[in-house]
Amino acid sequence: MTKESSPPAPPSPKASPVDVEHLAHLYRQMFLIRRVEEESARAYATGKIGGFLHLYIGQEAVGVGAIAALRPDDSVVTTYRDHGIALAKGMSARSLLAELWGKKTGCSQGLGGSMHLFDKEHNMLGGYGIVGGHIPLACGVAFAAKYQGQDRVTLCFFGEGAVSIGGFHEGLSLAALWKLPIVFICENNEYAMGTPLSRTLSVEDVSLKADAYGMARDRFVADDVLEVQARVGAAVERARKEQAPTLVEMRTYRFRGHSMSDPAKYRTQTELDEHKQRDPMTRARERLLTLEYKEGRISALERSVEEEVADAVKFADESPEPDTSVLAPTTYDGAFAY
Ligand SMILES: Cc1ncc(C[n+]2csc(CCOP(=O)(O)OP(=O)(O)O)c2C)c(N)n1
Repeated sequence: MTKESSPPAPPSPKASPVDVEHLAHLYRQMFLIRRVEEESARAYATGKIGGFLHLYIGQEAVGVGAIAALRPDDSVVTTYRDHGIALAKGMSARSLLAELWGKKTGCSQGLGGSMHLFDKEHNMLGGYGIVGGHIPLACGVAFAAKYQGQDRVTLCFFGEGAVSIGGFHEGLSLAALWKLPIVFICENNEYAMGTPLSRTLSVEDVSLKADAYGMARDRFVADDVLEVQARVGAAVERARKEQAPTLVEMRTYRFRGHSMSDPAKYRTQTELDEHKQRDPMTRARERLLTLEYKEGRISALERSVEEEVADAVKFADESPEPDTSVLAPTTYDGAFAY
């Protein structure tokens, strides 16, 4: 193993004192994502949402912890499993749900839908439907920041199903060669649709792929949101200060099927239950209690999320459909200006 490709020195977040208010903030974000996803599933079942819907339930600690390591002007690029990432990056629940409902008030005026969330204001530069196809795009975002002399970092999320795709290797190769300020985050949830890891990868340690490109790497189980923040934070610092990319593999698990049409019969109930018992969101809640953050304060925080989600559902329900003016943009300034 070369010096450059050694895993970064593991930070020791558990040893440092915990900022309880910050942990409460991260817990609130995870709980918001969970509740938004549950409402989305309900809306899908009643026909308010059409097309595909891929839920993030179970993986919240990855997106929330990783994005907590960013500055607001840093960018994220991700897959179709993008709701949690968008919320963590600052998109409002109103804007998200209205988009899923196909309404004019959605982040893309109801035209993108679940897989194509986009929010320029918060530098959430897209969910993308082509597996691995967005990785070169994320490299382009990182290249632009470097070219413009800005110290902005890009986070690129993808599943383990993407690492055998050409775009993954092309992206990592150029990112290392051109020293791009980017962190590649593999959300290894053990299944690509219904295909288990053991049938998609000859070497199950995804992070090892970084060695081929002389890139730093890290690998861990993403069950502690603060640890995610600390370890991704180390990679973000490397990207910002040294213009050096990192591949971070996080082991995680999705509690629902691949999409709403997947009953997930390829895994056992026992396996699912075991993972649910280690639910990172519940662990964050329990940690708060051990840190003397009282049950009453957690309940109040959860109530505020319930109100936020109920308001977003009402907003999406009552919002208008897109009108035909979006079909014929009249101005063009480098981006479609509907
Ligand atoms: C290039 C390409 N091939 C196939 C598909 C169909 N497809 C959609 S999701 C998916 C599985 C991807 O799994 P993974 O990358 O592990 O991400 P996860 O869904 O687990 O988050 C596949 C094969 C696609 N969208 N794009």
